[in-house]
Amino acid sequence: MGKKKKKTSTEEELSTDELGITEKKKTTKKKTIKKSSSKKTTKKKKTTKKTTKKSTSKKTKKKTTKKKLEKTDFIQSSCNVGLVGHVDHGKTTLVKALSGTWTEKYSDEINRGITIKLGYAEAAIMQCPNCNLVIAESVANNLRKSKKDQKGMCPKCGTKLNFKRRISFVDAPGHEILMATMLSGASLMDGALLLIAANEICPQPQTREHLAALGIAKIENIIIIQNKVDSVSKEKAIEHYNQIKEFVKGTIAENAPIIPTSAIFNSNIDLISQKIEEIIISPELDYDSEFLFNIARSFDVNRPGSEIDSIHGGVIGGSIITGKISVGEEIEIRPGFRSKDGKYSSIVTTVQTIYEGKNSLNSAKPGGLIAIGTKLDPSLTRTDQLIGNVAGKPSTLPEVQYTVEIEAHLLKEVLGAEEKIAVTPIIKNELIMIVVGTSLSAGMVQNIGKKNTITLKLKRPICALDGSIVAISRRIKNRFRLIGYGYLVS
Ligand SMILES: Nc1nc2c(ncn2[C@@H]2O[C@H](COP(=O)(O)OP(=O)(O)O)[C@@H](O)[C@H]2O)c(=O)[nH]1
Ligand SMILES: [Mg+2]
Repeated sequence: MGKKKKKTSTEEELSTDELGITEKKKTTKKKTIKKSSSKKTTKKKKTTKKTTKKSTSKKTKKKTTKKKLEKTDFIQSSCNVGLVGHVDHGKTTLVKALSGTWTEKYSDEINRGITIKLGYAEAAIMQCPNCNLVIAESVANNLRKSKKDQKGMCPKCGTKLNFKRRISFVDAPGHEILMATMLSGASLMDGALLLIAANEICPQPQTREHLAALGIAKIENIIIIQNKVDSVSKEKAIEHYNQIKEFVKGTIAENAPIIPTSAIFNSNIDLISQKIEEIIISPELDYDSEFLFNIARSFDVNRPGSEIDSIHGGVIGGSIITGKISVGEEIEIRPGFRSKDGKYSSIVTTVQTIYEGKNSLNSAKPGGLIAIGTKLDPSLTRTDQLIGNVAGKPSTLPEVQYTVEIEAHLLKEVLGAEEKIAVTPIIKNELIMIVVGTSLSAGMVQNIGKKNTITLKLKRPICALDGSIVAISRRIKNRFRLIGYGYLVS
């Protein structure tokens, strides 16, 4: 048991590193070390002390200016680009090639070599003022001829690149048992890269299922990445390209560009960043509606044995759907916590910090994934306990629903399984799993009404706006498989 607990806290640390929360603590730690080492040296080297002090203070000054600049100049990501597709087709490797970040950080993920949680990374998209080349910053830096060459330069003409926009990547798990996580990730995406590995026949089951999920979430800005072309002959790559063309015919991705790539050898990554800029346009942001935040992750960012004074409150991670939020404002989280009688009660707390990656913000708007530090007891946010909740300004959120009505539309066949299985109509007393936003729940069908409207009594209530898109899955041979979608009706 003890061992297990320890593992959890390491995982928590890792995940918060990913969102940049531990950054502050690390600096504090460094400072303390510095302090004590300087104390030690005072007595011994009095003469050299002055010069050392001077240079250190200069260094610190430089660092502070840089930090300040980062804080005020930082521009939040304006959209979330999803990476979807069958397991092992190279999604996580491609995120690394595009952003420089390896999103798998949990010990379970590292040991098993698969993505389990939604991964997160961000990239600055740059443009050359001379030749107009558009490229992700880390891709441009990777294309330098020598590591000694200056960073931030155009790989084509050598001119200093200008900042264009920042984008976030949402790395979805491709394993069939993690479909619910993929679906909640899809609710945050503004566009997607669909990865299809050239060394396997197209389509694989989750290639089909993930493309259907994009269709359900109405994500139309899609780029198809034909990955691992390094591992097949030219003839095989052309044959595979034709399989892709055939597979996407009549789907939402019919006209999506197909880019042959080798994520592992960094080939054509520059072309992908250009296509992202062309096709995955940042959506128009809705600042005027009430603040609404979908919680996709939640953390306890404290290391074991932290001093009481240095304990940080619970952190929630996710995307702002509408409106704005600033440090110091109150928020309400719904459905909140389950009490003994089975009812849920919402939680009200105050925003203490806002981070995007390692950058601290005073306020945030819709766009990429952010982390909100609150005054909550961190044990309440530990190990993703608040996934699927929503946050808003107090008393502005929709009512919590224990029973929902869904206008359901079923697919013709189950897409996520190897074999072909027809989707039969939903029946009374059937167990159905739903994903609404980042929220996952299941319930028994109580009634089937007109227009295929099903009434579900949920095991865990949800808080969502009327008309929200619902992904519907049913258990088929011990796995929940996507069978359709619908809309919440009141
Ligand atoms: N040959 C080759 N292998 C790749 C390429 N991209 C990824 N891989 C390998 O494929 C495996 C799965 O990659 P990963 O990014 O974890 O796939 P994911 O499950 O889709 O996230 C890893 O061993 C990668 O090193 C590629 O372009 N070419
Ligand atoms: Mg992965």
